[in-house]
Amino acid sequence: MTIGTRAGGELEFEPDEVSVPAGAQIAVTFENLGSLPHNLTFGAPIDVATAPVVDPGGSETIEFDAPAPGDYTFTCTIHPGMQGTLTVEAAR
Ligand SMILES: [Cu+2]
Repeated sequence: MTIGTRAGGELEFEPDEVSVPAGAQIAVTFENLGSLPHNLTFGAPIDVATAPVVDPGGSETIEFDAPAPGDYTFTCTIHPGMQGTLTVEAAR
């Protein structure tokens, strides 16, 4: 899965809502398409993040196992309010 940022100076992830199945091994490639440095950080219980600063034009892949079903926020720690939601869907 790829999560980028909006081009330009806007402080938004694109997409800012993604979903994955429970139990999946997740690889997220973060692509900074904007003109400012950003990062992609998952707090507990995922606790996985890119480098604190991913420069414009840079990308980085992070991997983790999907946690229990629910919604998990990811953020850019450089820009308060820049966030998105990872939804882990229950198996059917
Ligand atoms: Cu940012």
